[in-house]
Amino acid sequence: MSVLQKIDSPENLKQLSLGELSVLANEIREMIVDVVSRNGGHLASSLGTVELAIALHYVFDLPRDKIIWDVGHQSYAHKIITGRRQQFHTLRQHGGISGFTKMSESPFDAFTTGHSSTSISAGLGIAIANRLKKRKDKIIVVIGDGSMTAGMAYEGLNQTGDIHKDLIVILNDNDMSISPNVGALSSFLSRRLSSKYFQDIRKNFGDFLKSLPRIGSDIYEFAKRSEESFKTFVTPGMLFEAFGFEYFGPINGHKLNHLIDILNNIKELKEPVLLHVRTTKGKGYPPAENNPVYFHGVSSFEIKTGNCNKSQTDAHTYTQVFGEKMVELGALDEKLVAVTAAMPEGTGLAEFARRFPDRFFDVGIAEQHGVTFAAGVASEKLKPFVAIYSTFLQRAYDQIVHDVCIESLPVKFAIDRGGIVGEDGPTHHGLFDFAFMRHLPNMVVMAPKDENELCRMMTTALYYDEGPISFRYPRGPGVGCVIDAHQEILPIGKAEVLTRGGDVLILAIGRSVCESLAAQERLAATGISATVVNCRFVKPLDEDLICTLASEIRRIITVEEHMLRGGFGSAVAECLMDRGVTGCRLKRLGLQGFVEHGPQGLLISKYGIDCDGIARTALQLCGESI
Ligand SMILES: Cc1ncc(C[n+]2csc(CCOP(=O)(O)OP(=O)(O)O)c2C)c(N)n1
Repeated sequence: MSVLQKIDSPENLKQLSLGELSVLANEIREMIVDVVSRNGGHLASSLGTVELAIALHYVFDLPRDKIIWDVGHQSYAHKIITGRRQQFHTLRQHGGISGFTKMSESPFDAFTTGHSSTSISAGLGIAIANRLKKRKDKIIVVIGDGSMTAGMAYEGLNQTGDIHKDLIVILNDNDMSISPNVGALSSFLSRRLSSKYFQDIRKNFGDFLKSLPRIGSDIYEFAKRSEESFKTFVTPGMLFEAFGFEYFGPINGHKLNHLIDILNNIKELKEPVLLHVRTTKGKGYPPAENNPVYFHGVSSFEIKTGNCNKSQTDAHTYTQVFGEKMVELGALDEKLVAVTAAMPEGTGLAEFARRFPDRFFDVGIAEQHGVTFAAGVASEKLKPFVAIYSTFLQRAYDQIVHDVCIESLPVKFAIDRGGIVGEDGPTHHGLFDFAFMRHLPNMVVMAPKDENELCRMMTTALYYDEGPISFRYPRGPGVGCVIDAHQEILPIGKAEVLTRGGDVLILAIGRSVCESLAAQERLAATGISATVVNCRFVKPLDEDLICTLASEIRRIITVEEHMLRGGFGSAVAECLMDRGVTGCRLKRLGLQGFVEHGPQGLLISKYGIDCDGIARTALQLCGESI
């Protein structure tokens, strides 16, 4: 029996010797590599925290004590240790366990995570609640150096230091965000050289002082008293000590005995503590150690080589098409500037960054800052394209309202991963952007039906200088269409009628347009004729066209990969009401609640926004008398 097979809860782990804990670390790594090679997932981050998870569960008593894993993508070892070993093979599968920590999944998951840099705030909240309930449980937060680039982390540190709460923050420092970490903080944290340098000077200088005749030992004592202040100037601790934290480290996060010793000591302290742990992303699996960017979040791959399994389609992803078009537009217009928030690869901007380094800005995990930064750039008549996933753009809502829209600054929002994203689940689906963009004065909201139209929207955005404009596109491959060499600018607010038929009017937006066309074909086979409109614009809507067609056809379906409330269908309903179009039957297709994790196709079909669902709804509608 392997050591791992004995682990059904952290209690079992506490019975093991140090030697057995090391064996356990290897076995957990093997399990993680095996499952992620089949299901995909955040491999490199989770391989980097295996010893840390073991040491934390060895020293602390969960679920009474609580660990909050920031983002939660590095928590696989924690999941395996806390009773989910047997389900681990279902990681990220529909109905299986989540790829992030999730309170409803396990009492050992103290907080639901997915978006970065929430852990210190949540941890402090739990610590304060504990104090009010007169409980003495320990609260431990694990946050990566990438996640420390977000302002929210400092808002949490600031309050923690202020109210002096017993909270342990573990900084998991691997020099990496998804890509190499950026910003001044990152260089500050990696001042390990200075730290070693300091240790050497300290020893040599101390010996020198002591050797001085008569006054030597006095000066040595004085120097020792000054040491703390000197040390803070040359170690990364300075920052955290300024926030009122007791700083320890940096220590090697793969040495179990060191981790256990220091955690045992820290456990006794009753003040905010920051333990700086150095880890290696991808630890123990050479392909991931050598290419941590690729293996940060991967789809299935071959373990022996690390090569990814080929996808079933040759079509480029929307993200790839966006990246290629950005390079083309960047060469065309020197005013174009690209902004990403820690996702140069994820948003397809890596090649743009190589080609135009002066016009590329990775702001770190700082979506709010990124948007206001772009507003500043736009105020100087340059043309910033801000590429952020729909789900992460939620963070920058106020900046979009206050810093971009009020003055109608021409910031171009490239909203990637709009719609259902698949296995990352509810924290990552992009289902709210139409709603939070379309009600903003001055904002134009577009969504392309295919990758060629994405390029047209990008060209349109480049030359649109009246105000902010956005285009949202889905995760995954396009339809495989040809990309026109010359892109015509789209007339703002004009939709496109794709098919004509008198029985039902299908108004669709984004990826749902293709599903609607497929539904139209299926309906035609049953003798039902449909008008399918690619609406292109959620705002401004093509109100004239929609109202004219609605008055004629009267049975209307709207389709969107978005929440129903506040989305595209709501906009159509508002338009029909406002314009006094009556006597219609409107059925809106979209999402109603948070959507679980699972394959995109399966979820789109489950929630009735695929070809089948649209055709089914149309048949029902045509059977109703109005
Ligand atoms: C608000 C937000 N923006 C972007 C992301 C995407 N993201 C997930 S993990 C990650 C990097 C985190 O780096 P770090 O905290 O150092 O963890 P590591 O993976 O290096 O262990 C990013 C940018 C996110 N989860 N949340």
